[in-house]
Amino acid sequence: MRLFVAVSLTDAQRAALLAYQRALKKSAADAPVNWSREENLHLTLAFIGEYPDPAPVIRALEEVHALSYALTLDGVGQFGDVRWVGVSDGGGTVRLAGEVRRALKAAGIPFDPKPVKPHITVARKFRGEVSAVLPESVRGEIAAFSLMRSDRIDGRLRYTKIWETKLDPPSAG
Ligand code: 2AM
Repeated sequence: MRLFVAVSLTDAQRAALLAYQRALKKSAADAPVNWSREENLHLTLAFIGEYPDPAPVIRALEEVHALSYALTLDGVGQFGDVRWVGVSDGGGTVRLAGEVRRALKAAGIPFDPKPVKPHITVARKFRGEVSAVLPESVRGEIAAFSLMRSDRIDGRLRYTKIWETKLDPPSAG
């Protein structure tokens, strides 16, 4: 099965991303665009890819201890025809991804070693103009991370959460 580790966004953040997609639809070219569905909106920490058994991955991820952090949607960008929304998070996502990747490496679980560039893909095959429209800067708390499974069913990507754990709350004072 195809696996990756990700953080989920808050409902308000997903709503802002959907509103941004609606604005983008107006500037998209006629060619078909693959818009990320609301339930698929996430931030990837590590992409494992094809792996036969989630159990050792879960055992490795149970060793990760990290603090929850605040994240604000901030800015947009494009990798080729992938359109994404960036974040401002004080480095929280890169820190958490570092902990996750350290645990996977220690357990001998392979993952894509490309450096983390925190982004939320909102559209693929997007060939419209890079417009001045921006998503609303919605702030939320990242308090958990998950092991996700990716399937392509009838040509549509479906992500399923197969395990989740909470991050530690920041200590008071
Ligand atoms: P993307 O949104 O920029 O495509 C599931 O495919 C998730 O893992 C997506 O968030 C995807 O990022 C990310 N990912 C990271 N490295 C990947 C890779 N080598 N192949 C496919 N997806 C990858």
